[in-house]
Amino acid sequence: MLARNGLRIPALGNPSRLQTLCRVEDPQSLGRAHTISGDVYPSSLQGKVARPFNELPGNWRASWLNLYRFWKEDGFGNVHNVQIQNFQKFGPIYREKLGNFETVSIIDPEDAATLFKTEGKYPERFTIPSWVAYRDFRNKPCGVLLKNGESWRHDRLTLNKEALSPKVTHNFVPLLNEVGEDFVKMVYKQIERGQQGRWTADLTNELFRFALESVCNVLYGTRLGLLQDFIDPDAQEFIDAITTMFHTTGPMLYIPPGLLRRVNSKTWLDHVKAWDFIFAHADKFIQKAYRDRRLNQKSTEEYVGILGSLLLQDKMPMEDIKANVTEMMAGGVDTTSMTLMWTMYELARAPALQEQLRAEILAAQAAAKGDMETVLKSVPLLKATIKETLRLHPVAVTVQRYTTEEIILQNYFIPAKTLVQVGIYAMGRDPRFFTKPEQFNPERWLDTDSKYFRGLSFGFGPRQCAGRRIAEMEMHLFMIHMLENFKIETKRGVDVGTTFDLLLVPDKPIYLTLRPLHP
Ligand code: 2DC
Repeated sequence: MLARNGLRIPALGNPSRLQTLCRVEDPQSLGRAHTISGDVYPSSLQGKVARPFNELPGNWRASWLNLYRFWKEDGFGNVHNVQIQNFQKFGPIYREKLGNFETVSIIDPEDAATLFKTEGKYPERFTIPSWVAYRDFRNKPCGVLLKNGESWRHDRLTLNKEALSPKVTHNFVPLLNEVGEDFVKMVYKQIERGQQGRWTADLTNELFRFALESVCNVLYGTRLGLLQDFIDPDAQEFIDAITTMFHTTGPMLYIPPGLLRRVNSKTWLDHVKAWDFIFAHADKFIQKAYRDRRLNQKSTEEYVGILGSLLLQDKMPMEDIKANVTEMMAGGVDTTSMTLMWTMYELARAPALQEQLRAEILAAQAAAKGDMETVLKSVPLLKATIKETLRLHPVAVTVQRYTTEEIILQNYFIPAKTLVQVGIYAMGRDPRFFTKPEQFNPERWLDTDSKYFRGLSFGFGPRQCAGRRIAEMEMHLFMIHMLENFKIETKRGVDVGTTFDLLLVPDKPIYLTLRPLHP
C-alpha cells in the first residue's frame, strides 16, 4: 500500500485505519506528486512563463544509486552538510530522489514565502514513516503530529487554545520558573560537592531532566523531582527511550519501515521498543494526573496544566487527548535541552555578550520587581539570543510542505502535491541571507536587517511547532536564572560541529564550566 508521502509501506495492519487517522483521504492523488507539471495551470499562473519541473537541476533520476552513494559517504549523519553542498552545486533549487523519498529543496526566503503563503487550510509536512508505522503496528492513535485534514485541524485548534494562545501561556510562567530555579540550586550543590568553586561537566543528562521536568509541569501541573538527588529510574528510562526513538528513526527515513520489519531488523525492533516505553510511561503519567485531579479538585480558578484543561474543556475524546499529550511530552525533551546546550556553548565563547545579557536581565528584574511575566516582556536581547542559536543550530534541518497548487519557485513550475523542503540549516549559514553568518550575533534580529521568512526554526503558520511557546518560555526562564547566577565558560579552541540524529545535535560532548558570579 502507499503511504501519503509516496513511500511504499507493505502490509501494515488495517489499511482503512491508516487512511482515516494518518493519511490523506484521496489515495488516487498520490501518484501526481511526482508527475511532470500539469498542462492546466491554476489561473494565478496562467500565461506565466517558467521552466518545466523536469528541467530542475539535481540527481533525481538515479534514486537507488543516490541512496547507495549517500550511505557510502555517511550522508545519514551529515544530511545538513550534504544539503549545503547540493545548494552549492545546483543552485538555490534542486530536485532529489533517495530511494523512494523524492523532494525539491529550496534555500531562498523568498521561495519559502511563496511556499508558505500557498500552504492552505490543511498544511502538510513530511510524515516520518516509522512513526506512522509504529502507531499502525500497535494500533495507537495519532496526535496532531501525524494527522492531516479535518481531523488534524480539529485537534490542532483545540490544542492551540491550551498551548499557544496568549490567553493561557502566562499560566506556564510560574510552572517553568520554579524548574529553572531548581536547576540553579542543583548546580550550586554540584559546585559545593566538587569543592573547587566551579562545576565542569557535560550537562546533557541534566538538561534532559530539566526539559522533561519542565514539560511535565506544564502538561500535568505536577513535579517529578528530576533535579533532586534521587532520580526515578523510570524517568531516566523514558529519556533514554526518546533518544533511542530519534536515533532509530534516521536510518528508516529512506528505507521503508515495512521492509525493515519483515527482516526483523534491529533498528525496527529497537524503534518499537522505544515507542512502547514512551507510550506506556506517558500513559502512567496521564492516569496519575487524572486521578490526582479528581482527588484534589480545588477551586476552578487554579491552573491545572494542559492535560487538566483539555479534560475540563471536554472537546476531545480521551484517546486523542492522550495521543497529543504523549507527543508533547516526547517532543519536549531533546529539542529544548539541545538548544539550551548550544546557547550556553555560544555564550561561553562570547563573554562580552554574557555581560550584556546580565545587564539586560538585571534591569528587567529591577523594573518588574521580580514579576517574571513582566521580566519576560523586557528582555529582547535574550530572546534574540535564542533565535540566533536556532539560526546556527536549528533542531530540524528542514521545514517541509506539500504544495497545494502549482507554484513557481526560482522560475520553475512546481506541481501540486510536491514535497518541498526549506533548508533552514543551509539558509541560516548563507551570506546571501544573513550578513557574516558565521558570527553569533543576536543583535542581527533587533537591527534593520531583513527578517522576512528567515526565522523559521519553529516552522510557520498553523502547522508550526505546537510546543513553541512552552519551549521559548522554558528556555528564556532557564537562561535568565543561569545568567543571573553563573559565568558560563568552556575550553578555548574546542570547536563543536553538528551531526544529524533526526534532530541536529552536537557531534561531541560539550564541556561547560559554571562559576558562581557571587561566590
Ligand atoms: C527530520 O528529512 C528530517 O519537533 C526529515 O517535537 C524531515 C523532517 C520532518 C519532520 C521533522 C523532522 C525532520 C525532525 C524532527 C521534528 C519533525 C517534525 C516534529 C519533530 C522537527 C526535519 C519534533 C522534534 C517533535 C517530535 C515529537 C515526537 C517525538 C512525538
